[in-house]
Amino acid sequence: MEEEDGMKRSAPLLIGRLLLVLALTLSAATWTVGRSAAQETADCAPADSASPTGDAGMASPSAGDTGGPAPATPAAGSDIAFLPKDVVNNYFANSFKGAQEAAAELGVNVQQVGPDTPNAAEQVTWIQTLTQQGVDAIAVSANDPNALAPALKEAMAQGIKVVSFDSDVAPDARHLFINQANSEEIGRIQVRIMGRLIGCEGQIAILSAASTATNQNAWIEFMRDELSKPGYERIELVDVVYGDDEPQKSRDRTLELLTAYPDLKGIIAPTSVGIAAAAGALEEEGRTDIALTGLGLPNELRQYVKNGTIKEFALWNPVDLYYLSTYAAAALVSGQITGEPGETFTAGRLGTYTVGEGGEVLLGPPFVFNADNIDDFDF
Ligand code: RAM
Repeated sequence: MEEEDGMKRSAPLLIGRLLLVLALTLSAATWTVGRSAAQETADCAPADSASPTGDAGMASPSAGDTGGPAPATPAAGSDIAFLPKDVVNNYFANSFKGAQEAAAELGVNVQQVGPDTPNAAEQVTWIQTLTQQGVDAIAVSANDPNALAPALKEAMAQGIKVVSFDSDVAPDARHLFINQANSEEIGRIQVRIMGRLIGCEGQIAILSAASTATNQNAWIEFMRDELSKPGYERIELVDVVYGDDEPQKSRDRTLELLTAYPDLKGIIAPTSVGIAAAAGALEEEGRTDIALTGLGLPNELRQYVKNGTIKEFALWNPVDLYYLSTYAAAALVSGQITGEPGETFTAGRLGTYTVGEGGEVLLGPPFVFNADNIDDFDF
């Protein structure tokens, strides 16, 4: 039964969307959705001082505009290449299916290529290769905003449309940036969770990915700003270390933090690779006294949430990020949009999006995962 199959297939997506719509509607309560009673402690800073303010003019999915399959577009038959930070990281490898889903609806071709470890120089080589191949669009998550810029500008000069997603490049080296969520919200939410977990007191450290990664650095900046607000006076950020989105390095950095800071109370890892590696290290060391949060994949962190190593963490839907990026790239290729603020395009089941300031398109708000809801998600 075609309809029944369709229903089954889309059920998890529908649940995810419903939760996201709920989070959008109850913006003040966004960070508390699904928090269990055991973790119910107050936020360190008053809600309004911690609320994101920077999303005016940003796009959000418009409810009720998610009709059936998209009609054939002028972009049909075109080639869109995804170039993530690396192709091994599950955040990218497993989420590419969102691009394939959109490609099937649009009649375009998608491929995903890239380095095995996050490496800006190798990304430059890939950009040059894709430019030579004459693809119609490149969607890139940057290991470094500036190192990639000359090669991307050359691609643009050859008529290739460039979309950054997940981790931006220099703004003049792309047409659009598909941001998973407002960078400010992503940064602040992690500090707010950590504050709750450690009772607004104690030493914390950040375990990041590459020191040059645009997204990591933007989030860390907002984390520092959040920590400077009244309410966080007794939390001390003692270190920021870099595991380069490599499991072993991230594990090593975690163990080093434990040695260097005997009084450490918490670690924020805004990287799916880092938080999983840190969780493994804390579990093995039996360090139940250290609170761990950050950004991670429900499928990679489920075991740690179930055994209490992680109480709460945040993310968005990375499959949807690929889906939206594919629609955005196709809209650029067909000439429907050029990347100017105010332009709109439709992204299949996600609805209509508007290009915001700086050519930024926003997928939606981040979401908080915990023991109560983690089984509702499969990415
Ligand atoms: C890692 C990467 C990616 C980031 C996620 C949260 O997979 O650093 O860029 O968005 O974590």
